[in-house]
Amino acid sequence: KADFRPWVDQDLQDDTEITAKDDDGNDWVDSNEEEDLPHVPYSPPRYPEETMLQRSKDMYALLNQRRSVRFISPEPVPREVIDNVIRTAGMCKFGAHTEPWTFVVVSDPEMKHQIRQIVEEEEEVNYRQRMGDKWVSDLARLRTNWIKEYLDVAPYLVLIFKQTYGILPNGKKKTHYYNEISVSISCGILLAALQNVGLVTVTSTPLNCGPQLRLLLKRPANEKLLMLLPVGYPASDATVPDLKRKPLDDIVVHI
Ligand code: IYR
Repeated sequence: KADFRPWVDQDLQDDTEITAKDDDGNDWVDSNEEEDLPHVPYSPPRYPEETMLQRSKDMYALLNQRRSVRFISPEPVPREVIDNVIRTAGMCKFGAHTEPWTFVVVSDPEMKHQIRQIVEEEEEVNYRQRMGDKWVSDLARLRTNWIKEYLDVAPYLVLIFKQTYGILPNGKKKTHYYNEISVSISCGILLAALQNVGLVTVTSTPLNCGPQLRLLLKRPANEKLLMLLPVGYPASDATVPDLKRKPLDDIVVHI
């Protein structure tokens, strides 16, 4: 059918285990149950224009090198670096400051392998059936397929879950406004933080794998998989497609 859009309709879909009982509406927290917040002065550094210009160029130079890399080295990466990168991603302030994310960092080889088995099994069906001929042919020049060696090889797999609502220590639920875009912004900052330390990843959104991966990783039903990032150094023989970026004039409109 013409409006068949598996990347929208299935990719992020995980309606498992949110039962009528979970949704009964009585156990949501009221804003007046939350403590009042003091407001404090805020004055981040202000740079001279010349410094601003230089910093804008430096950051562009750094992030302009970012590529999706599917060939990742098995070399170990210090855990503290990953922790700091995730701390940075968790700084993202959005959606009434609900911090609606869980970053699951997998380094255990057996668990990585189980993730690989789930992802490859579903991706094979995706490529052969669910994605459809047009999507598969649109991707052909990127030379991707359902074999995901990086899921075994990368020292870390970071699975980012959005919390569709929060659960407070007293068991009450808290609304997580704009949780998907909040977590997406946080993922963007995570990608920049990885680039900043010289690590690589590929932003994978394994279609139809969310529910199984959530159960494997024992995450609760309010958490839905948004993205899976294999993280490590690039393999010494890593290649990437020679893509060109749109020029500034194609992406900006000044009015
Ligand atoms: N999820 C599949 C397919 C895929 C989809 C897009 I859009 C890409 O940019 C690349 C791959 C996979 O990871 O192979």
